[in-house]
Amino acid sequence: MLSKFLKQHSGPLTADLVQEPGHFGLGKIPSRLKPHATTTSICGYCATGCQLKLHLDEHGQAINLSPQSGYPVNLGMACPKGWQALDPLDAPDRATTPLFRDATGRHSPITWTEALDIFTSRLKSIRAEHGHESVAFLSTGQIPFEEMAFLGCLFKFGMGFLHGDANTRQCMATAVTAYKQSFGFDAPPYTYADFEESDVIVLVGSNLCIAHPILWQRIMRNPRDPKIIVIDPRATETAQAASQHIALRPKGDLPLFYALAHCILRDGRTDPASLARCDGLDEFTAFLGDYPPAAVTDATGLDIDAIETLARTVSEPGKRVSWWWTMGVNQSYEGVRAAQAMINLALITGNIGKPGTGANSITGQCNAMGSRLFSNTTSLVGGHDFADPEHRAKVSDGLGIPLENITAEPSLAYDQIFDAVEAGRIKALWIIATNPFHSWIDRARLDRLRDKLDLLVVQDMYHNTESALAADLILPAAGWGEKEGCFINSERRIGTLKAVRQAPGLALSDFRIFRLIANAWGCGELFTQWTDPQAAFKLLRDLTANRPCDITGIDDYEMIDRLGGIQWPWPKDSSRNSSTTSGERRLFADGNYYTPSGKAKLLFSPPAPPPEAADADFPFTLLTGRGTSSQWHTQSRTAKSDILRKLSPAAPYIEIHPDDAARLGLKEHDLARIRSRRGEMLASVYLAPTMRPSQVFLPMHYPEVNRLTHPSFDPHSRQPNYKACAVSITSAHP
Ligand SMILES: Nc1nc2c(c(=O)[nH]1)N[C@H]1C(S)=C(S)[C@@H](COP(=O)(O)OP(=O)(O)OC[C@H]3O[C@@H](n4cnc5c(=O)[nH]c(N)nc54)[C@H](O)[C@@H]3O)O[C@H]1N2
Ligand SMILES: Nc1nc2c(c(=O)[nH]1)N[C@H]1C(S)=C(S)[C@@H](COP(=O)(O)OP(=O)(O)OC[C@H]3O[C@@H](n4cnc5c(=O)[nH]c(N)nc54)[C@H](O)[C@@H]3O)O[C@H]1N2
Ligand code: SF4
Ligand SMILES: [Mo]
Repeated sequence: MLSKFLKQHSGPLTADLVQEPGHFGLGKIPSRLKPHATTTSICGYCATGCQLKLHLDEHGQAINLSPQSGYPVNLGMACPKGWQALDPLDAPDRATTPLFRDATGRHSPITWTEALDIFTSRLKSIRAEHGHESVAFLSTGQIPFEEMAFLGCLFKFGMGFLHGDANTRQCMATAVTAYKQSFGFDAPPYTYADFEESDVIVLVGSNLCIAHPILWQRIMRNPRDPKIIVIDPRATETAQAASQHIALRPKGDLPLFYALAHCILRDGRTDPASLARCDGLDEFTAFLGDYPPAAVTDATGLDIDAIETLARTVSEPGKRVSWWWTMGVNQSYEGVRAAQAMINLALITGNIGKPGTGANSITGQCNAMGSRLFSNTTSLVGGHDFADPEHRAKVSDGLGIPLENITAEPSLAYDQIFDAVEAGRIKALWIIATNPFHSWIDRARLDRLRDKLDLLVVQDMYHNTESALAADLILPAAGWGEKEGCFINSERRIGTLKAVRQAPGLALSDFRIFRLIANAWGCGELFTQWTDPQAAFKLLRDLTANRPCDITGIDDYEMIDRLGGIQWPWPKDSSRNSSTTSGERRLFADGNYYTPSGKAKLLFSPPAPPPEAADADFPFTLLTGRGTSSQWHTQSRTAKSDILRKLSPAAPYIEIHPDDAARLGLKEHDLARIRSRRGEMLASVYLAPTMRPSQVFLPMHYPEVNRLTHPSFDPHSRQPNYKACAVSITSAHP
């Protein structure tokens, strides 16, 4: 069957591929794995980074899995997505051959040779006519970082284009910018053990029970009887399980944190040693003069007592306080300052660099942290800076790429790439492992922009995602389980993936696709060292020398597995390296930050009004986010599992307070029409006393939701403000 398929579809390049070492597509069985054995892999969904144990048949193919008991992250646990991680690989709608839109507008199968020819000839002619800024890539936090780095280096240093960004912009850009500005490097300081060692755990805009269930389990293991405070407009599953829910007004975070800092400084509940390691205290103290609790009651929806009490709780002398945030903070028009306001609170109270403390961003996708260091999008590969000539020279040396290929010019951010498409300056997009035709804010704009593109290439596991359906050219990709490489989880732990399944049909790992493209483009000689993921890993490892993310002490994948994953930094011959998995490490224990002065910066600016507030025409504030632990984003993977499908509603639903529903004449399961200034959708009514009146919630997993969202962005991080816009609601029944 496979050989017949190969005969029909393969060109000379395919034969060449089959002979490449380490390639597991096209009928090759992973040679390093013994039949009937087990192996391990980090889960390919969320950034918790659980390790799964894969059970193999006599051909070395995974037939089942279970969570790995000894792994220091998940300690034998997994959520439903992890347990069902093999299901999406067997789906009938896997992309199994390159597809090209023919003259009739239909996607027809073509060979890899044809696909590469179309890819290179079309993009080269666009480049010749419109220059090196006329093509951009949009990629992901969900492939191994060896692949991300290959893409970023190939596209920018080999093919000579400038603009590329990733869906991590939708997700982590705010945390990245906040950390870079405050600490001098994108360095989440914590280790998961901090969940178990904290006395006060403050979760801000973070619904762990749904989005990171295993991290919630880690909190449940805390023996110190911690106070768990959830700050979220909704009484989420996590808020209900916590000791205290603070139902603040959407986007009330920034004024609330300033009021807390005001009280703490006013009452002298600060940590002198930590304050001495901060720059900007005088300016911050003066600024906070305008933020006594009384000044923020409107913006936060909280009374003065509640704010004063919270201020005392998070500054209790001798108590270990940890701050944790996710998308309720990052996805805001002022997310960077809100994240930094939490960083400031941790700094002034001395809650950093010690067990059970920290200002801790919980990451979203399995390899968002890998993307932050290696994707060559916002930072130069290996945790470097494009603008720094020494960094460019170091990367040029390390990768054997001519210095003149490594430009200092920054890339446009995601939203700016779409602006450039609109303006006719970007003519082609290459989308890899992300589905923006569903997930991008105000996504109807993408449908309109589609016609402005001369070429849209989508590289995905499936041929029928919203983005693939819009594409001219579809490149079929192998997925998690079908390839090797590394992910980095939220606590900076590097872990490995294994190829335990044969990719279907002609699907190839992204790594192989990038190799083929490098050769077809004519820049293959720049990437001769990138023979397979482990070779790329070693190149990238060496690039990190003397950076905060230095991992030069890691020998190879085998060492990562042997040590139960390795948290960065892990420099050569360092006394901080540990040969045991219990050697959990947090950053900043010595009070030294990565800024030029060695001190952390207290950064702040006055809160701004929301870009789109509810009004008479659109009287509800729409919140969006994760719906259930069994649904992943645009559901191209999770909807393939019979079991996961049974654990979540198939059709969109809207959570609305019963009083609001009654006023609108809506009953449970009625169909409601939700309108914003951008578009409208239908959703079934779900009566939720967990919502505050005049606020509603839609899970992001349904493609219609981003027809409503408002395209506003944080000015520092350019992260979309997904979490709040104004909508109206009416009954959809005549
Ligand atoms: N099951 C599942 N798990 C996932 C994912 C998934 O798709 N499905 N995706 C992964 C990814 S990539 C990410 S980024 C994470 C996201 O993980 P989370 O950020 O925890 O999830 P969200 O539901 O997007 O948002 C969290 C909360 O922010 C609240 N919120 C909204 N506005 C505000 C506000 O102004 N202030 C505050 N304080 N809170 C607000 C929302 O009510 C929501 O409960 O989850 C990861 N895990
Ligand atoms: N309204 C609203 N919108 C949101 C959010 C929100 O809270 N509210 N959250 C935002 C956030 S935080 C995120 S992270 C984004 C996520 O948004 P997306 O990244 O668009 O969502 P996914 O469904 O994860 O898309 C990943 C795609 O990659 C494909 N894929 C998986 N593995 C591989 C692989 O190995 N190789 C290749 N080539 N393809 C692969 C999958 O089939 C899938 O189509 O959504 C954002 N959108
Ligand atoms: S919690 Fe995250 S990493 Fe762990 S099994 Fe679930 S999706 Fe996978
Ligand atoms: Mo995300």
